[in-house]
Amino acid sequence: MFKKILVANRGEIALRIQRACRELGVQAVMVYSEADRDAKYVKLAEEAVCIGPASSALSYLNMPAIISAAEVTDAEAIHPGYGFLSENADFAERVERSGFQFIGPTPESIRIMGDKVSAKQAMIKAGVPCVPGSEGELPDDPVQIKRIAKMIGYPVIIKAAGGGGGRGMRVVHTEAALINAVAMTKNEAGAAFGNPAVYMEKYLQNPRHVEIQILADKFKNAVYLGERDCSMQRRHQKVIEEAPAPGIPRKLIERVGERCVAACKKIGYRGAGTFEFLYEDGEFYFIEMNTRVQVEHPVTEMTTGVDIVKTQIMVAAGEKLPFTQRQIQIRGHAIECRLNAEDAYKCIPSPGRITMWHPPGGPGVRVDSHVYTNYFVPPNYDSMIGKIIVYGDTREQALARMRTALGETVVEGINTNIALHRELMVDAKFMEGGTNIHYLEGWLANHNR
Ligand code: MV4
Repeated sequence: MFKKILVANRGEIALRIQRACRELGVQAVMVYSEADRDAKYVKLAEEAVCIGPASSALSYLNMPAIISAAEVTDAEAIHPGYGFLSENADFAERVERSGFQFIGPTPESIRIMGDKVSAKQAMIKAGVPCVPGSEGELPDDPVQIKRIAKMIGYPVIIKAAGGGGGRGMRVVHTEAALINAVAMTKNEAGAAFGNPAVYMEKYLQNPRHVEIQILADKFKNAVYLGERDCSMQRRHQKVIEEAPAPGIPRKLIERVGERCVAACKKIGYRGAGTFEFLYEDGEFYFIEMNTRVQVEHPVTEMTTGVDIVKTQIMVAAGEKLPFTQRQIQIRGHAIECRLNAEDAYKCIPSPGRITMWHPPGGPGVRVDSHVYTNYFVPPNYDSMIGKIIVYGDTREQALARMRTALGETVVEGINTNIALHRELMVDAKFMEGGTNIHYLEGWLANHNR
């Protein structure tokens, strides 16, 4: 095991990784920007290094500053968390070339999955079900583009190879609009990602977003840890996640999970990863793979008992996965509500000082948050101030526990979305389970009308 790890992130995930290090008996070096000087995990740290000013570009995205911090503190490995440099193949490469272990997959794996065309081709080859579409990048010839769209059937969606997470896509309903839409998407993709390549898929109108968590070691052992339903989102920002996904047959999850595991073995994937699918009319369609730990990992930890962050560190250190697929059992139900410093219904960011912080507690309640009374939420980063995660034997019990937890939670001094969560936990459609990716935006539009 490593003696010392550098945590190249901020906020609740920095604290989460620090906790995993403590449990493993590994020293954690924390890095922070000038805006995060007073962060809880910095105060708790044995070692912390300031890597630059508040601006992300000059601190958490500053590769030389982070690698230098690892050098001066004698760290052996770097955990990138989520966001920032976590899915940057060049960063992973520079970390390894500087003699450190990157806690994540190889730069090659990150690169394959970062290009959505090569990711999809790898999945098709590995037998993972994908959305029907152009096999590969779209050609330039308008006649061929129209032929592909006709074969797929309208509506279609044009997506940038360099996009992902909802960036660089356009839905097309008619042949008349097709060629212009492709040109516009290519233009935007070239400017935004430095890669004008686009591909085409059948546009699924009312899917759910269901993802499968995997863990793999350096010896081609891989397991899936079940699925998460992340359909409750607004503008590609998830708001509520849960595991398991309501109403999806276990046998189907097992079939898809096994295909994901086979794909991991085939490409030599290591570390934690998530296969994102759209789920519609009883079928799974792969869209993207995330090569990092995700914000919503706790719901999987609660339903499997597996510590995902600890396991990431163990497999990066060259240890074998400490469990086989047969030892993974899904039990009960977990729900996560993301707490954001923002107006509850208009979602306008609300940074500032938290004058009172009372997190909830009790059986089956977990709070992952770096904030405290008198903490100042900086305006420079994502507005998430923490997550409330509940566990129950059934979805109904988890919902009841979440209502109680939200009822106990007090945050004063800034606006938060707690009121939104309280309403959603008693919403008839959400309580039923299985709402699609458009449900929350429709709900908010109706609320703000
Ligand atoms: C789609 C789709 C419908 N059909 N692909 C958006 C984020 C990116 N990961 C892929 N996205 C979508 N791809 C096809 N073929 C609808 C979306 C989509 C979406 C997906 C997951 C979660 C929220 C979403 C919100 C809008 C659109």
